[in-house]
Amino acid sequence: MTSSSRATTAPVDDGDELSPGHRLEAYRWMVTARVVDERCMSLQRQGRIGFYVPLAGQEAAQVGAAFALRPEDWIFPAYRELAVALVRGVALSDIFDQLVANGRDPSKGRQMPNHFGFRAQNFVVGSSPIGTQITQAVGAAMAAQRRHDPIATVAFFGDGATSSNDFHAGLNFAGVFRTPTVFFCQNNQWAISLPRDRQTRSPTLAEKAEAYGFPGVVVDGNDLAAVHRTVREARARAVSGGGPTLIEAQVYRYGPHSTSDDAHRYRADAEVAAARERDPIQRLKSELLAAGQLDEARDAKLWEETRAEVLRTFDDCEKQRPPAPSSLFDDVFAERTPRLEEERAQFERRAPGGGSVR
Ligand SMILES: Cc1ncc(C[n+]2csc(CCOP(=O)(O)OP(=O)(O)O)c2C)c(N)n1
Repeated sequence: MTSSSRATTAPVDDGDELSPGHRLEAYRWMVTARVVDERCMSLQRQGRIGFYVPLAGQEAAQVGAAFALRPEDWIFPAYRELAVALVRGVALSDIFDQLVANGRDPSKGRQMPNHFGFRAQNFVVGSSPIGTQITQAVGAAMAAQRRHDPIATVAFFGDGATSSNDFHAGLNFAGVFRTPTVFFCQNNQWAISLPRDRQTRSPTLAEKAEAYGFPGVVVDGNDLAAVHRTVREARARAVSGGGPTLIEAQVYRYGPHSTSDDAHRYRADAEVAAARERDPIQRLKSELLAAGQLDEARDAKLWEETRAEVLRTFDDCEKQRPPAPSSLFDDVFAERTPRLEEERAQFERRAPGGGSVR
């Protein structure tokens, strides 16, 4: 299976539960995300990409949530939501083009690696300033309300973001105006080096919703079906005028915060090993094996084919030329102003062909 042969919009499951076919499809996406993750960590160590934010351990939370949404919904991610993007129909090559900032990168090399956005999939560019996407998701939901547009906006964020001003401002507005927003907190237990128990005295993060007058739900983020059901219900409430929901999906981040972090400096290997015992991919695999939907041979083949596809796709993206330096005059405004045209012409005279960085 190649990335281009996959659905280009999020799969929509119209039943109450994930169908067996969708469960298997979800498993494929989770495997793909894990393989991309392993590969990108290694590529960064080899100096072939500059920066990466791993998501291993959070695959069921992301894939389960994405399967519960519709293509017309809007995603406001933090920076760890690669699996959500894949399920929405973003091709692997689109992700890698951005990571290497080649000429096909829609952000033309102007964004930090791993900060991608995809217009066709209603996937807004990732937000590194913690929590800012939360108020944006609420604002977009208010716009949808005014237009009578039956969509939900979904803000993805971590446990650390619940301490940000934007979290509280966003949830308050959402509560007052009953916006069609799903707040999806992936509590991965760490905000870089700050553990969950230093973040808040509240027993759960979900209960913070109560102060803003709407429901907060805790869900096991390693349980694909439970996440899917919870997000599905929250989305249904949102689009039917019932207002927002805060979901706390409890997961664990296996890797470092990012490739710039060394998690060994602040947490014990034993803690990570214990979390890996609850691995969401292994859990779903066991369920699929028990249901006769998968066997060990097919599973081994899936991993092998996925690794080959990821390698092949990255190698192709890496070979592409970088964006033309003269492209920096594009997108300043919708159209180039006379002044920009003049500057571009000057640049062309000095560096014919738009300059070459190779
Ligand atoms: C406003 C702001 N403050 C601090 C930072 C530095 N920072 C980057 S990521 C991060 C931790 C965020 O943790 P969490 O919200 O739990 O998400 P996770 O990275 O665990 O997915 C911090 C403090 C930032 N990017 N923005």
